[in-house]
Amino acid sequence: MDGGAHNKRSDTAPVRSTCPFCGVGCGILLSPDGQGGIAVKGDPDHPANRGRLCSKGLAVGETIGLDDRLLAPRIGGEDTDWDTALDLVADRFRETIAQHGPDSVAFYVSGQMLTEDYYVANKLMKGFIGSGNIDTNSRLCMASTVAGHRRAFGTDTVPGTYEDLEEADLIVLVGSNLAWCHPVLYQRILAARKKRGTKIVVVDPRRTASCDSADMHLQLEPGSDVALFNRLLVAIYEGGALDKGYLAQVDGFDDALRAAFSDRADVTGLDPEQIEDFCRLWLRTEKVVTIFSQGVNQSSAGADKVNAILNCHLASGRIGKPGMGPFSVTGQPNAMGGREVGGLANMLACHLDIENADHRRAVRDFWNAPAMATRPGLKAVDLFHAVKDGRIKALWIIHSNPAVTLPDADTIRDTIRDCAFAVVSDITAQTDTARLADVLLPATAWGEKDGTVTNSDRTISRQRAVLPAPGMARPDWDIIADVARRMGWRHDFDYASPVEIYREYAGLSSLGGHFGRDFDISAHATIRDIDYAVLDPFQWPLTKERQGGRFFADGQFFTETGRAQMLPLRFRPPESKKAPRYPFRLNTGRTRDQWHTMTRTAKSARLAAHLPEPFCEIHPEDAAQLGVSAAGLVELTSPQGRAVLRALITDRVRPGDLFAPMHWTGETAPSARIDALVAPVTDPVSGQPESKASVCAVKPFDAAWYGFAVSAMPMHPQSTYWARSRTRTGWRAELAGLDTPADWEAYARDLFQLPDSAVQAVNDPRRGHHRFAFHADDRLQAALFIAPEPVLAMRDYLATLPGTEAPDAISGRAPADRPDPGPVLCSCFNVGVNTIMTAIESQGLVTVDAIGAALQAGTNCGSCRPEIAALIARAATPRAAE
Ligand SMILES: Nc1nc2c(c(=O)[nH]1)N[C@H]1C(S)=C(S)[C@@H](COP(=O)(O)OP(=O)(O)OC[C@H]3O[C@@H](n4cnc5c(=O)[nH]c(N)nc54)[C@H](O)[C@@H]3O)O[C@H]1N2
Ligand SMILES: Nc1nc2c(c(=O)[nH]1)N[C@H]1C(S)=C(S)[C@@H](COP(=O)(O)OP(=O)(O)OC[C@H]3O[C@@H](n4cnc5c(=O)[nH]c(N)nc54)[C@H](O)[C@@H]3O)O[C@H]1N2
Ligand code: SF4
Ligand SMILES: [Mo]
Repeated sequence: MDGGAHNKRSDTAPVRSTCPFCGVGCGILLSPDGQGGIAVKGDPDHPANRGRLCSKGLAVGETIGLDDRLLAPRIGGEDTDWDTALDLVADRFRETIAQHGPDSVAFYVSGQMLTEDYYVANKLMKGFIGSGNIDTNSRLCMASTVAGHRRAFGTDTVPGTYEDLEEADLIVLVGSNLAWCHPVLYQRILAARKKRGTKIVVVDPRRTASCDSADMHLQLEPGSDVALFNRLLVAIYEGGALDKGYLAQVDGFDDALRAAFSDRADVTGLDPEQIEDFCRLWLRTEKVVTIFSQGVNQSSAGADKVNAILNCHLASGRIGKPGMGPFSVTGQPNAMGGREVGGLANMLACHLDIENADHRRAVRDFWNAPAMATRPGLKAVDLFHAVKDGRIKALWIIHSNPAVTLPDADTIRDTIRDCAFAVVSDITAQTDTARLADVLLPATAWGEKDGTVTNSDRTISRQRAVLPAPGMARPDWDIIADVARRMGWRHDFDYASPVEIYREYAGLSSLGGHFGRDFDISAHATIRDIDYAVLDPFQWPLTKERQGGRFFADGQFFTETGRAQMLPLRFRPPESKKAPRYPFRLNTGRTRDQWHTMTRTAKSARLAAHLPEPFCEIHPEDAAQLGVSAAGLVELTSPQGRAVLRALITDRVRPGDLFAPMHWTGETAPSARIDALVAPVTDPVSGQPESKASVCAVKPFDAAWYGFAVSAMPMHPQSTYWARSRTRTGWRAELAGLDTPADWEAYARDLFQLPDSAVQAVNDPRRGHHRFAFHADDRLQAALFIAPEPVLAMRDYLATLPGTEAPDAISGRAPADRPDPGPVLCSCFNVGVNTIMTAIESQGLVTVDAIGAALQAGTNCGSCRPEIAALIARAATPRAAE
């Protein structure tokens, strides 16, 4: 047993596990301190990262605290025992199915579940309940890639390996902010570049941190990627870069080329010279890897964008060979595992097709399933639609926060609340989704559970438990299997541990091989408990004949003909059209140090320090025209909803475009739930929502007052706008309101819940300035600064004061001998922007390494190196202009 292996572990030997965040899938060494904490280090032996970790991986130990954990099942908000909760879930699902048929229930699951969790959920829904209604947040993430791969290759296969990123001479990042979202891969590319001079091209309507080290940035019109890659296909043809030999393995070339010729590159809005430069670079560089991510997938033309990229690699034969190929990087730690195990409503399991009667029969026989689903289920957006109109009456959400992350999120929130029976499995009750559940089930979190995950390059790694399950929490697979048993399938879900599930899954995967599919790990069908316990990372396929490696260097595709399929594609603009009422295009995405809805990363002060507040990037010309002032607030409205965010005036976005992060929620900044504005339009092929191209209007949000607060204890803001985040000493918050409180001191006492503490106050009612500092036992408890315009205060200095004597906190300023460090850039060593700028200016430092030598910044995980480079460039610009 795996647990046995942990018990035998000596106290000094770290446990090998996998980072819980992105799809790079870094190996991580965990040393529990025996008091609930863990020390983390990169695993030097893991093939994904060879010891590196990024800022999020390094801070994972700060995200596992138990303070807000859900520790017992709850029904209607009241704690209960497992039997009561699970009997209720099983009864309600069984009754609903009996009355309304299997399609009246649904599961909405997650690419962050372990493969073993996923396997049990999929088996229950597709084999035993007999419906296809299990879909996953991977629908919002990887669905267009899955569809594109299947159209071109016949299966959902990532052809390459991470080594290709180091062996390439040209890396094209399409709709991927790799520097922030897959930082360890980005660092691997930059390290290889030092040796071989790799060129980097970024294709993104926004100038991101990934552009800071790029040789070329194609800042194209949002949604126009198909037109760009069509132009590249024409250039490949005209420039003699076709691989005629390889094309013997490919169907559809003529039609694809004809369509490409008829497309217009000017819709990209790019300078034709720049497009030609890009094409020339591509043509003369054989070893090219095209990395793509959500700028490609999250589009109403997502699958077409994927195929437009694949067309170019197929036509030139640059695929499946060292340093060459299209490379979809996965987002979540087990996005790939979910695709393999059949987490999507339109897949079966092990890359088998739900539409194929032979595949269905084989899986049914393997599972001994009583009620195999005979057709695909509803895809995420349609699935929640069916919940809204009452076709689905019982819904189980596992490991996801759709009330925040699905498009049209306010409607989704109401839909879950109004659903006849909504079950949520989570690790905390404090999420926008968990708050709506009829039944809430406490899951064990990363660090407390065992299983496997698959990363972007098909490497399967173990996650291992190092901490005991808190309270009554149980692993997701165990909860799902228990419900299945209570629904009547006692023997089919009689698993005692993850290894039993893994063995069964590996056994099932031999069907993949049998039907000529790629996903096959059947060599593990009889893996012993002890071997699973010590399993090293390995790349699939894993059969008696073959282990890992690349696909398609010599063709051998998984289509009926064995040949790949190129597709004729034409540019289609985003589904939502700009109109006089909605003249802006809203792009959304990620920041460096937060993970999705922040339920874990917001606990780390180190991670929160990077960008502590939700923001909206807006071009200076638009800001000037609309009267948006620096550090002011803006109000965004779309046909779906409304949001208030801090304005960040920057030419990183093009005029007419806006960018806002996806991370903030009802828990952290209720007016910044950005998916409330996103239109629920999807790609017709993949069903993936267009999360990056909604339309909206923007105007200044004229608050009557603005506030900034720091506190040693949690705050309870009540105002139109607020955003709170953790600091090393407690909390900080930004506030703004439309109505001015009559009594500011009473407001402050409510905010901090300090009815009796001693207060220092400075009030200037005429100017609308108010300041309060609360002390107890000679320590600062909290301070609040109010002004009629965005508050000028040394925020990053003030955030260090709670819990210290801080007699002058009320001044809002740092003493002359303690300069304000500014917003933290290097979260490993806590180095702020001001500190780095001062070093650049006063010491004349001009390289990232020089900054590192002087301040340590950027010398550990390296995630902030692109931003340090940008600061150096910024400091150099005015001088160069002189
Ligand atoms: N720090 C951090 N890292 C993460 C995550 C996280 O939450 N935080 N989440 C993980 C997950 S699940 C995922 S899916 C990945 C996502 O990783 P990425 O896809 O790299 O991240 P995003 O910021 O969503 O979007 C990438 C870029 O797409 C661009 N884009 C928008 N529209 C278009 C377009 O029409 N064409 C092109 N070419 N580009 C466009 C955006 O401007 C943005 O810079 O990150 C993973 N890693
Ligand atoms: N506008 C916009 N929207 C987007 C995107 C975008 O770029 N723009 N990106 C989309 C993408 S790519 C993705 S992947 C999604 C992500 O969207 P979600 O999956 O909805 O976001 P998370 O915050 O990762 O939600 C995970 C939930 O699982 C809980 N959890 C953590 N560990 C466990 C566990 O072990 N067991 C259980 N049962 N629960 C656990 C967490 O507390 C949290 O509530 O967002 C999508 N939405
Ligand atoms: S790159 Fe960072 S977030 Fe992604 S797996 Fe590695 S350490 Fe974790
Ligand atoms: Mo994702």
